[in-house]
Amino acid sequence: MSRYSSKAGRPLHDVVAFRIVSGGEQESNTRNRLVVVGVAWLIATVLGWWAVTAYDWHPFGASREARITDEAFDLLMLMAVPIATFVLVVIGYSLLRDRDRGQDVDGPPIRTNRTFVVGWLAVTTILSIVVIITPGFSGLDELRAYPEPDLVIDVKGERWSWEYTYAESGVQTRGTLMVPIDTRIMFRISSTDVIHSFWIPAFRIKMDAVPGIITTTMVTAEKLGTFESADELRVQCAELCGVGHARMWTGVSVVTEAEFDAWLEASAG
Ligand SMILES: [Cu+2]
Repeated sequence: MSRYSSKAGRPLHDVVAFRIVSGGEQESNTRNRLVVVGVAWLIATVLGWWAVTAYDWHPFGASREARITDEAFDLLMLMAVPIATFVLVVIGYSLLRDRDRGQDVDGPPIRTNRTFVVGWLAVTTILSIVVIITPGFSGLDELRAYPEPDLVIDVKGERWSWEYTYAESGVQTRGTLMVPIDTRIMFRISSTDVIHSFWIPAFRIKMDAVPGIITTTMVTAEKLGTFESADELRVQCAELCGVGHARMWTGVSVVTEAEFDAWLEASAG
């Protein structure tokens, strides 16, 4: 006889359940609970959607890639809200409704609810597949849509600075990264010592800089600006690479094509 059984040998929960209810009462009780949870879920979801759409959560974005990435983020947030509110409402409701009211016994055991398990598996599987397709594959496709660069910049990371070489002109700088607006730019990234990561928050691009190999990433800047106007406009190492890691950054300036050409000419001089 287990310690969960009463003296008569019947399972304890049969004898002292929280409430002894008839089948019909049990059913309407369950229905009421589902209605309460359903309504609370709906309200929480609408409030959640309002919260994620009413406010612009994104840091400053200045590129085509930032737009695509932020749109994907927004879509995922909208999809995540009903799931988060469902979990929170069920937990909250259970905590309030079924809290310990001083009974010194366990409640009735929870048995597998086949409908719920099958439904949960089906819904989460479908949601996962949808997310893999969009924004997953479709977003990556969009990011890779224009593979032909107008401008190539070689980026070299080393402890603890960045060096930029404009491939065509040979102009080199360890200062601000100058890029022209509305130009397809390819960065060819490498490192001389350890693994670094080339990250421009305003462009939403980040790529490892690995010694011995060249990695690439592409971007089209869509907004003019400098580090002084928005501190997301900077190159920041995003891979812990030693004591100087946090100082391994430079500003980024997005300028007009004319300004860029003038700068390039002056620097080549
Ligand atoms: Cu680094």
